[in-house]
Amino acid sequence: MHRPPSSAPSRRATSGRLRRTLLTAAVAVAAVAGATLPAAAHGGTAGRNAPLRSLAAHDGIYVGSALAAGTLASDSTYSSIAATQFDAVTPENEMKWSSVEPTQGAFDWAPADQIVSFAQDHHMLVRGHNLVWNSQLPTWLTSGSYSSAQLAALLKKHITDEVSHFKGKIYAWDVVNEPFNGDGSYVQDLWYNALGPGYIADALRWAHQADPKAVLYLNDYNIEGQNAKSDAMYALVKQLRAEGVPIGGVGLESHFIAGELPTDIKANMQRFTKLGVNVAVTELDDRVELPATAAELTQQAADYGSVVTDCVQVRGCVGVTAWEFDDGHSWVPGVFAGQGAANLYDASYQAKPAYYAVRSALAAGRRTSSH
Ligand code: 9MR
Repeated sequence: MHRPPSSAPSRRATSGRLRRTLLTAAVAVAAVAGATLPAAAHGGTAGRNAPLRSLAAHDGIYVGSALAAGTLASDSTYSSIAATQFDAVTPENEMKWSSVEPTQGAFDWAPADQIVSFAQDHHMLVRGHNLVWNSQLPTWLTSGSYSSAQLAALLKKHITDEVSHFKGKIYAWDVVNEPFNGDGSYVQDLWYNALGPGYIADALRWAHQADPKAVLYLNDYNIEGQNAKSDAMYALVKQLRAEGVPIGGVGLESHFIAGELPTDIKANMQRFTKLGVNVAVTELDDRVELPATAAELTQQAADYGSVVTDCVQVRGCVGVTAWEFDDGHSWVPGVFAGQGAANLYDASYQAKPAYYAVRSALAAGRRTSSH
């Protein structure tokens, strides 16, 4: 199995290191709760009802969820499931530029800080999301008229401000989000149009300067299987690695439609890890037509299970993050009319077949044969 070369920044996220981190966290959680140490932390067989995070730690990966600060504060069932089941968190919106700097020079870190402190309290990793994107930018930025040099300076300042604010608290950053179109060309956004494709390497270097220990990702959707878009990401990562740019991982968002997963996710993960970077499933959900039928939920369970199995079986796939864990807090119904029910729990916080499929896939670890 390939491991990143020791000179790569991604070595900080090798599965051995991650496994040690997570086992330490599992021990700490058990100690705080006064509970029996989960069997997984001993390296033994985890119980059938073990939470996802214990099973994932046993496999040397994390299992995370996107979470929202407001819901964490207002809904104790939500926060309790989040803390019990998951050992990683991605702030769903709270670290985006429009959230942290709604007015130029006036920062609002409070919601993001709240999620980070929730993560620390519950021994969870934090994936920072995101530093450079073409969406959820503050109006002062999008409505201003800036020269290319000014935009470069603003971007450098934003990355430096944000990464420095959270320095030492973020396991991995989605540094650049969704840079590619489906045909593999670059999205012609504010950044690309002003700065050219070099903005990606610059952003990674600036983030690395501000927090050398954070693992730095490029994150995109529809790059889970091999296609024109993932080929473009692959070529970019290869080039960045050759140039010594501090790229540590590739995020496969994984916003799926039930029954329509690419069949070559594992092979695609492996070609990226062979470049010396980690991969992670960063935004997993799997939508169905509403109202969801039993057959759809069974298909969805199979999909979730197979993605988790792929990650468990690929050394260098460091973890799987669900994009919110329950149907009541998913972005899907608001964007895809008539679709939803894409998550592990229903809107009443009842675990769905997908939850049990993820649990089984984690419990099986590498034993499950590949599809
Ligand atoms: O889930 C997020 C939703 O609450 C926001 O309104 C939306 C704004 O674009 O962003 C959603 O999260 C996106 C993530 O940041 C990047 N990948 C796609 C996600 C779903 O749109």
